[in-house]
Amino acid sequence: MSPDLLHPDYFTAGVAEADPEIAAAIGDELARQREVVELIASENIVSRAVLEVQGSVLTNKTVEGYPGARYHGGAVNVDVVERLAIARAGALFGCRFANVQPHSGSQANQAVFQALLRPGDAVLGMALTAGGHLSHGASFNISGRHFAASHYGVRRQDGRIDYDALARQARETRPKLIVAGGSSYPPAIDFFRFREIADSVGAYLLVDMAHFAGLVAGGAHPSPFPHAHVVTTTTYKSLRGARGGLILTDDEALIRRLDRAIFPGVQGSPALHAMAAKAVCLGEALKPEFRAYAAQVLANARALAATLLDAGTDVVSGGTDTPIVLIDLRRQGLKGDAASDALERAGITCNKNAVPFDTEKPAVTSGLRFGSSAATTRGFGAAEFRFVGAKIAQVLDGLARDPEANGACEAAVFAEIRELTARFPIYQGV
Ligand code: DSN
Repeated sequence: MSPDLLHPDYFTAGVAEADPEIAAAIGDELARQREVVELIASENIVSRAVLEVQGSVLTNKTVEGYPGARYHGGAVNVDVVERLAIARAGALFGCRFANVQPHSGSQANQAVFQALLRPGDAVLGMALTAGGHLSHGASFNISGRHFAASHYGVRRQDGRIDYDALARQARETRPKLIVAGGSSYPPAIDFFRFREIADSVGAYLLVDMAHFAGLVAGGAHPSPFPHAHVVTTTTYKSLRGARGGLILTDDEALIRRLDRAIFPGVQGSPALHAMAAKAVCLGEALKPEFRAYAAQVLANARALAATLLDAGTDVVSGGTDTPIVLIDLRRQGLKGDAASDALERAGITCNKNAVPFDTEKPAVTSGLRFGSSAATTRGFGAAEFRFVGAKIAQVLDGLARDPEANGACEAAVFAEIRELTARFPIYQGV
């Protein structure tokens, strides 16, 4: 082999040797993940097996199409992977069909829109400010640019969906597709009622369960089946796995349309290393321990919500039935961006988030969103979540009193957080 084509250690050198700058950033990120309390609701801490599979030689493989019907050769092993992922997704969620190729939840949703609708068709999804997601018809997203999207909100008094108002809105807007689910709606969704409303106007019902899929898998949350025509999810939040998405359905005619919508509709080759890692995480979620994990994620989110409520925080919808806890900072006179930055300085990572009827810009917001999935994975129970809730309240109270003088409080809390996380190590020996 010509020395000009490859550097001599191409097949043998690890990243520390081959690219010290990137290796240093990864090392710093591991250190950060070890020492902070991760409360970003769309994150989790994957198993060593999932990490290993995502760094496997499957990253080299390109295929298009589906198992047994590929456009590229050499697919025998990835056909095994994809068939296993499909079978595990069906077994886990109790549905007949799955597409495991979506690169993300947004692309899964995009494919559902492409499969079930024609450009310009009416859709009805939850408003972003009420807890919906960009890919449910937001005006600046492809789902809102190519389709006639209307949005439902939540009641001002309790932050919950008003199903009677939703039914009226569906009668007025005559959607072809109604989307339930979102990215910051803590209460359980009444899937039965959504399907009744969809049926009353002849619409398909899509449930995007990205944030609570792990709870559904572990029996800690009602399943959207048999009510939804189609269910989408990501695999990296409460499901605790690889980055990517899934599309699920019980309808054979629909899965044929959904498969064509993913490929060749919105994607080319799937990311096979991620697909295999999805299969691994689905296999993990089929194990009995995952039921205990899911129950603990919910118990921990509720412990966090109760602690914040006791501390006088405005918890949107009064609690949670999912891993998500959303707080409204307006009563304290705080903004989401400043509050999120203060908590990060105190070793608690979360995200600023719009709350219902928010008038702040998306880059500012009046709220914070917390999720219990990642810290539960590292072993936190309700006691640790109560402790973290008290620390959040302490930092936010200090920030509201005097932002300039809050540095000492943030530093003191970070010291306590370091002590806490040191008791719950992750990735020992990595
Ligand atoms: N949908 C985004 C979120 O909820 O944070 C990313 O998954």
